[in-house]
Amino acid sequence: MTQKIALVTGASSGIGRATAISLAQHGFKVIATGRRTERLQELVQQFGPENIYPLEFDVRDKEAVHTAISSLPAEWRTIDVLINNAGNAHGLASFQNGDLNDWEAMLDINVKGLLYVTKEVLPVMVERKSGHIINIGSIAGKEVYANGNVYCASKFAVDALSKAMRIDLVHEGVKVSEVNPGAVETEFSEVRFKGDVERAASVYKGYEALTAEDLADLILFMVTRPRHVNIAEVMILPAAQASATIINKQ
Ligand code: NDP
Ligand code: 8X3
Repeated sequence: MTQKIALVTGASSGIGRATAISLAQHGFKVIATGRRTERLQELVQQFGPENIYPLEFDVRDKEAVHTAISSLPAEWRTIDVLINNAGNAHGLASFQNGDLNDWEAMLDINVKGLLYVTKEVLPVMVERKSGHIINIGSIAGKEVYANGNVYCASKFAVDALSKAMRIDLVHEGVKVSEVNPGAVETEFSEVRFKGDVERAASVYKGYEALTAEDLADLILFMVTRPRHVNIAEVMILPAAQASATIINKQ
């Protein structure tokens, strides 16, 4: 059987990295993307160049996205699965104290980046009347919390786009799903708090947060369902979490 090809954005860290690993372990060929090439190269070393194709680009740069995806060799072009995962929060500040650069980064990466990558990958799916796109949203795309403002808005946009893509692409044989995680212990909070490792660690203290591998398990399950099944939307939370801000910390 021909191996399926998956493109995972943000495969250099956290959920994207764990997903790329899990897919490679389960027989997918994986195009692993991100800005930190040395981390993508580690995946190549682990699984071999026949199973991992590293592709470096910044999702904010639409020309770079276009050039990178157009550069794929013929044997890597027929992408079956796209995991739109690259994204982050920048800062956690009230609206009145928010930083415009942070706001722009979140909208450019989490929303526009997802659009740029999808636009490049989609033609081959539409042409083949087959494909599966999974967008990584967030519980923050379902409820707004204090100081979450623009990050929440970016994830509400991912929620709306996932629904919109599903409606339009149902006529093209392309499945669209959305995964909305609660707290997952990754580099997410280190980025949000601009390298303040202690503050980042405190987000996950006093309860058992999800791991990136928990998300990878879910995503693997979703992409290995039969062709007629689409798990359209999933919220996945740590057992100790009930909402964006209600966490049973001991
Ligand atoms: P990490 O910080 O561990 O990983 C983020 C990934 O996104 C990295 O691989 C990074 O790669 C990539 N990325 C960030 N900016 C860019 C960019 N400009 N261009 C290309 N790639 C970029 O965080 P997570 O794994 O936790 O986050 C993954 C997704 O999950 C995000 O969309 C996040 O919003 C979402 N999420 C996370 C939750 C959590 O609690 N951790 C909860 C809910 C949703 P590189 O820096 O090498 O470019
Ligand atoms: C990441 C989870 O609650 O920090 O999307 O917004 S949260």
